[in-house]
Amino acid sequence: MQASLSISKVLVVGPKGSGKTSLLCRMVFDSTSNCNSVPGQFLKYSYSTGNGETISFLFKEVNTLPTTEKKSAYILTLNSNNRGDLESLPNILSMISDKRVIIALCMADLHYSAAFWVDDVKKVVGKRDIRIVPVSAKTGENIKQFMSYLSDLVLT
Ligand SMILES: Nc1nc2c(ncn2[C@@H]2O[C@H](COP(=O)(O)OP(=O)(O)OP(=O)(O)O)[C@@H](O)[C@H]2O)c(=O)[nH]1
Ligand SMILES: [Mg+2]
Repeated sequence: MQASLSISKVLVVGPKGSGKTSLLCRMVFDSTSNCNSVPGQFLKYSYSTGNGETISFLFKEVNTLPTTEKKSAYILTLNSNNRGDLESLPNILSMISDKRVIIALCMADLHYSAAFWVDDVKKVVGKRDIRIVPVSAKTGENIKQFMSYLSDLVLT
């Protein structure tokens, strides 16, 4: 069997406190326990897709937009418990103007107190083809699914 290797740099963007570092920790270390000491600036992670491919992700948290940095895709995090994050979405989308974006709807473990949910994000996203995935960095909920969607995104 032939193995293929690809390296994808993925920028993690989103409002302050929306869960960028925590999501990175969960994806890379499957834990958030030492998250405070992780700057989220450059994390390498190899992910095996179901069909024999390995993707090496270089994740970088970016706190100022727009950015001219090279990237394969963006992860955009939104804190589902903060209404302001939904309000800032149009502005963020205009600053990233990139087709390869996946939205992580963070703090899914706090769904019961959410200020907005997937359908509200869909309304703002409109016709753009952007996947919206509820995730919890705290419990790990939906993280595997999220990684799978992310690999689809960078491989297409
Ligand atoms: N309950 C819960 N809390 C979370 C989750 N993810 C992050 N948090 C908390 O939300 C706060 C912000 O998370 P960070 O990961 O630091 O967010 P950030 O986007 O990196 O923040 P900045 O770098 O300051 O912009 C922290 O107190 C986290 O512990 C989650 O899935 N569930
Ligand atoms: Mg951070």
